[in-house]
Amino acid sequence: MTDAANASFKPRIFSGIQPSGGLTLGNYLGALKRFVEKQDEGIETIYCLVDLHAITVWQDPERLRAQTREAAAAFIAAGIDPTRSILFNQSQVSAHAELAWILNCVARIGWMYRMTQFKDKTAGKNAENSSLGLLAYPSLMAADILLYHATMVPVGEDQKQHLELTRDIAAKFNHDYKVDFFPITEPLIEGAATRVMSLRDGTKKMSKSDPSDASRINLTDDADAIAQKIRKARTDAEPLPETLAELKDRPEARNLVNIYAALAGEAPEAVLERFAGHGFGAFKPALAELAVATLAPISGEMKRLMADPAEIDRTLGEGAERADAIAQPILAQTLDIVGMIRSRAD
Ligand code: AQP
Repeated sequence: MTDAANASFKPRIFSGIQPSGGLTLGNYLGALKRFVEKQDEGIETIYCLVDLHAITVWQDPERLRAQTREAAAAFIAAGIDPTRSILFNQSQVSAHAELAWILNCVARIGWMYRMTQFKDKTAGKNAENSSLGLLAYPSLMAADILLYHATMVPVGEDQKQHLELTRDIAAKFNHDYKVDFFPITEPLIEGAATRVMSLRDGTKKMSKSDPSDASRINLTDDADAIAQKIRKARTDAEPLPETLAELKDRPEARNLVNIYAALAGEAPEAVLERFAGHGFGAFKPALAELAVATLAPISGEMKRLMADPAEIDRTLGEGAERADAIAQPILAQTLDIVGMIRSRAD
């Protein structure tokens, strides 16, 4: 099926975040902020806390529950309105796991071994000893998206390869069963902060599971912690240049400029126009002030929401029911296409 054939699918956005730790500025700028923009554009939006993905590496059960509630609070505090978007945690809609199994039988093992995230997460370790779930992660991700016939998926740059695989899986399913059933989903990778880098190493992605807390800004960090992390962020001794091209070999400096641009809603070029010739002694306090002004209201609201975990659980439950209502007919049609008998009376 060509992309043009996607015109027969209603525009629908799906995306998710793993509650595998506290959310970071990278998750916010690369994903969450854009999830809110898409919701506010009036497109149908479905957002999922992908707890089944989180357990592909070990998670302490009580921490996972707490992190899932914290992530839900972050979504709402950042501007996701659970009455306009569907917000839920993946494990409450069993169709994700069921469709994933069907797609496991469509996808090829070799496709999984080629995924750079699998290679990164097993680097320096015995890959044979990682969970089977970690290898099959992209197939579950394809199921998350295709279960809703989602046409667009806003993600950070690191998820590009998984999105390409989702397209390959959808195309193979359509081809193998001679149907035009699954859309060929478009990745939406946009803005100045599609890949926010670690504050300690400009060549590494900022990540919630990085052992160094100084490498990232957490959405729960207070103003002092944010300012201190930015002050201590690794940089070089040169002043900021006039053009982006001159930042090519200065990953740490480029990262801070991109973060500033994304927080301010400006192009990185505009940031350089203002700060060219200034050193980090002037740039870092300005960045810290902007980061605190953006994140402090979010962390304040998260704190308020997290004080009522029952209300968060209620919101996720309602979201799961609405998600399930879309997912079940699509799963049922998939099972029918594949040749499963569906004869139970209930
Ligand atoms: N550093 C980042 N810059 C821009 N976008 C990012 N995203 C993650 N890190 C950055 C985007 O956030 C969304 C959710 O990602 P995820 O939590 O499902 O998994 P991840 O990409 O593996 O993120 P982490 O923080 O690195 O998690 P861990 O450490 O648990 O593996 C995605 O859209 C992602 O692109």
